[in-house]
Amino acid sequence: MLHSFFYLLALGSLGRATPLPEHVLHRDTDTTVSANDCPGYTASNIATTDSSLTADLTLAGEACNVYGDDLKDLKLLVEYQTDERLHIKIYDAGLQVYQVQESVLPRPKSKNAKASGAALEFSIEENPFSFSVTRKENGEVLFDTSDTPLIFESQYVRLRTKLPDNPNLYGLGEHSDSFRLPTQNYQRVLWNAESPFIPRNSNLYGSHPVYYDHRGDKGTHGVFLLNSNGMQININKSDEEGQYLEYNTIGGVLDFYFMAGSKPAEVSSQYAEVVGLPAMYPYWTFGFHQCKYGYWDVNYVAEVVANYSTAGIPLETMWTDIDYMHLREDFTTDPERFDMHKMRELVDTLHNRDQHYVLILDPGIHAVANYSVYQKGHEQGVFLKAADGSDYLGVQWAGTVAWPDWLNPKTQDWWTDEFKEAFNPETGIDIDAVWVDMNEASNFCGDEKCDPVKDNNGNPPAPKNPPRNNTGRIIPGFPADFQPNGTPTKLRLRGSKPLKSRQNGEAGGMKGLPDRDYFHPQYRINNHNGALTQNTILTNITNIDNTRQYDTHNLYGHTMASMTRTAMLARRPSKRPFVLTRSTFAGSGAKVTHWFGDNNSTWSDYRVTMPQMLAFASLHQMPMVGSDVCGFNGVADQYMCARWAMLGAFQPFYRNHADITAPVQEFYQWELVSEAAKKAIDVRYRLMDYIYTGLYYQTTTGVPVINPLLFLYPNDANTFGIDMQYFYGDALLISPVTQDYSDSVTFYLPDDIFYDFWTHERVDGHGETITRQGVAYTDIPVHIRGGTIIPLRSSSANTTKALRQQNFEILIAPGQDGKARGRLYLDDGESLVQEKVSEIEFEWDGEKLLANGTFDYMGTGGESALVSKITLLGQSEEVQDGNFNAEQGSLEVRGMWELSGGFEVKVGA
Ligand SMILES: *[C@@H]1O[C@H](CO)[C@@H](O)[C@H](O)[C@H]1NC(C)=O
Ligand SMILES: *[C@@H]1O[C@H](CO)[C@@H](O)[C@H](O)[C@H]1NC(C)=O
Ligand SMILES: *[C@@H]1O[C@H](CO)[C@@H](O)[C@H](O)[C@H]1NC(C)=O
Ligand SMILES: *[C@@H]1O[C@H](CO)[C@@H](O)[C@H](O)[C@H]1NC(C)=O
Ligand SMILES: *[C@@H]1O[C@H](CO)[C@@H](O)[C@H](O)[C@H]1NC(C)=O
Ligand SMILES: *[C@@H]1O[C@H](CO)[C@@H](O)[C@H](O)[C@H]1NC(C)=O
Ligand SMILES: *[C@@H]1O[C@H](CO)[C@@H](O)[C@H](O)[C@H]1NC(C)=O
Ligand SMILES: *[C@H]1O[C@H](CO)[C@@H](O)[C@H](O)[C@H]1NC(C)=O
Repeated sequence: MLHSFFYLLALGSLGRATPLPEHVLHRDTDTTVSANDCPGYTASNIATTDSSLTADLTLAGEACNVYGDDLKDLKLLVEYQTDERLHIKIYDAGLQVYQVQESVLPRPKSKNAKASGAALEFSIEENPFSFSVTRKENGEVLFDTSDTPLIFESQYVRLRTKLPDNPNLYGLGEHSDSFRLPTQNYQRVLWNAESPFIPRNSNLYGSHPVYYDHRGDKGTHGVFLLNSNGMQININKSDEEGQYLEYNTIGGVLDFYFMAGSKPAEVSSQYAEVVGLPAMYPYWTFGFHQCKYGYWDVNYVAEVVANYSTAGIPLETMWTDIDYMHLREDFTTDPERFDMHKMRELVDTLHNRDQHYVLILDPGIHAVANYSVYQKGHEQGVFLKAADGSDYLGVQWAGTVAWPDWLNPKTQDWWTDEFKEAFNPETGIDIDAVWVDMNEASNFCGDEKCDPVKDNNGNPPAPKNPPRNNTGRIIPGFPADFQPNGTPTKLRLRGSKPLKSRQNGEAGGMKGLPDRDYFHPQYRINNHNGALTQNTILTNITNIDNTRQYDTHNLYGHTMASMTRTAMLARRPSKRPFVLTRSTFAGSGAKVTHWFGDNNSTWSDYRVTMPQMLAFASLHQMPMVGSDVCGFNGVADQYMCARWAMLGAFQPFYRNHADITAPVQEFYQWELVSEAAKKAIDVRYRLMDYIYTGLYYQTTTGVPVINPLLFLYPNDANTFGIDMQYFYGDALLISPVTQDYSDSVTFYLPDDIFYDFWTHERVDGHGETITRQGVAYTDIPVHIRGGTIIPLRSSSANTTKALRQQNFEILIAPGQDGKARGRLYLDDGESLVQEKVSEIEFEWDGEKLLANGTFDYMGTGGESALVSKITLLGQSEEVQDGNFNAEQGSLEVRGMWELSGGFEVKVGA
């Protein structure tokens, strides 16, 4: 979270930098150098094998040195890694230029596919050097760099590809723009930054340099540039230059992975082979979460939990923001407001009620001698260092802080140890998951002139509200300590113990060229904060392995989150960790989850959650994502909050969260929102196994759990730009009301059979839009796609644990051919390694439902593995069957069928 004063500081007093004009730099008063005058390279010594090509690239003329020094000698490596994946890498012959550490993003191994059998074909032009990538099957040119010379300088690398006119491009997150990217005059800046109010057309918290290019029936492919340097990607079109996409990075190498698809979801799977399949998450994390910055004491937290319960709105997980900390220091609790004894009682109470608890951590470690977390870290040398070897300091919530070097293996030991101690179930706070914030990193010390000791902005700000030890109200369900006249017990401060350390094993090349301008490279990416170093860790700082923040800045959040996952795992080795992080990089999905940061309580940000979710889940392989429901900053009103409560229930991560400056917005604050939330949570919970199954298959195959319309209808051009509708799983089309204070929505139905999820009425899609009027604030249009089978729980529950005791029902939605398929994955919901699972395939052949697969998970502790009802949609009166439900046009057969082995059920006459 971010306090609004910082927003004013960042945009107000510090100002914005103006980007330099495109391609043109005035080097002195007399000459103008244009990037298009650069000489490019010549390829020589081309050597090929069945599955690879290498060449030398030599600067083809006088250096232009447009934004730095041209490198004279480069190498080209081309590998047909699999039949669908082509790796193309252009790097310096001297191996000095920074390359992302293997430890941060392990590269996929080449399977040495034969060029002759590959879906993609690489072609090279030697002089001037350029290359192209073609889809062999239909000759479609996917990438072609021949229009402009390659520029490879010490602080500027440029590569441009021609594209067909008006391409359908997606990805290049994190951004808050449309899902399908604009194709003209559009710039994507990748430079992780604190981004309050998630500004449009801006760099945000994470960097995912991958795009998907969808060409309808000519196929879809993906292009991943594995480069963590700051970059600006321009997508543009002009009469002279045609349509193009241009990479402009301020360092690093050109390390490309081309993924052939050819269907959109196949590109997703192939991308997962490069950056890693996403991690599986605990079942309970699909429950509803509540948080707010400004729950200023533990009684307040307890009262929110109790008020949810009183309102009859199921709350699965309570979160606490930095309020709980003593002086905003990680791993401490405020002894007055968040007394440790009461904190432990809070967690016990939540756990006894099958609810969960999550705390926040920040990377900035208060650099004061009497804070043992800092002291131990300092002794173990885990912090980033200033030039003189002292801890490099900045400013974050706690005031003057040191920054952990997440590339240092010793940092892991220190961090893990703090986790084990602070979150020890016997003596500390037994958290169920953890949340890491501010890790772009966000530094309240504005720039290189800031003095982190003097200019610490008065942090830590005193909590605005006095301890609210007790209002005199009963807090139902909480121990005596929390009640009026209860006797508080005081906390013990934690002791410290010595730690073991580990060897640092990494050494070698590719650490970055020396002698660069780390603060103001001549090519200016249009960072919304201004200069590169504005409000972050200075980019001249060296990491433990001698790489620089200049090159690794975009990895800071990812590496913190990864180490946090490892720490959670060390503390609870048998359970799946859940770590929520604000800052991400390509591959973060393999370890952690993400929310979309500090959005605003506006209709616009409500809408933007859809393209953001689609990008992360379907393109970037980070499926467990969602927004701060009802908005973080600003003022949520009941109408917007009701719509958002409904929409959020159909996104993987579902958390209501607000800033300290925002008024309260718990769902129970309004009757209308309570009603919407109850309905939303009810249906979300009934569908939990369906979506959990979808997540499971994404974690094993990379096929996305959330589907943009074009993923399921890739040949229907009407779907290519749709991002205000999407499929939750592969069966449920969500078409929310999107306009401010409106009760109507115009949505698209592809040419297919659909069924209204709420009424079961059959709705035929004709590849046209439909307008629905009178959509109440407690309603959201949802349609079942014909051809699918949905398992759902027969009723909802107050907790996910109780939910698992409900029986299943099977909903069959026949498609155009009268058939349908679906699946159900069952496991214990939390173990890292599952001993027994069920992977059940359902098939409807027009007459009978067949369940087949593996049936090893039978449930524990009262969990149900029974199907109590089968419903077949889209039936008409003629069937003359006693089970006909005239109102819904469906046949309902009641059972019990045990999910212990395959079975067959005939439905209908
Ligand atoms: C797009 O091209 C136009 C015309 O050449 C130019 O003025 C504009 O700056 C370009 N925008 C980007 C983002 O490259
Ligand atoms: C809980 O509900 C009571 C009764 O409606 C209300 O007075 C109180 O402010 C609520 N507390 C919180 C933290 O929402
Ligand atoms: C450290 O010292 C400061 C300033 O005296 C004090 O406010 C703070 O409580 C101390 N912290 C601990 C953990 O003792
Ligand atoms: C980084 O730059 C600052 C400001 O010029 C300088 O004071 C500092 O010594 C530099 N740090 C390192 C590690 O080079
Ligand atoms: C944030 O939203 C509030 C309404 O909730 C609005 O008044 C304010 O202008 C918005 N601020 C920004 C920066 O969008
Ligand atoms: C949740 O608990 C409340 C109060 O005990 C109860 O009235 C309600 O029916 C429960 N809801 C569900 C979905 O079981
Ligand atoms: C069930 O699945 C097994 C294994 O895939 C297959 O051999 C068998 O034919 C299937 N049974 C039916 C009835 O389809
Ligand atoms: C908290 O309770 C104590 C003891 O009951 C009382 O002295 C104190 O005034 C209370 N604080 C507030 C802010 O009400």
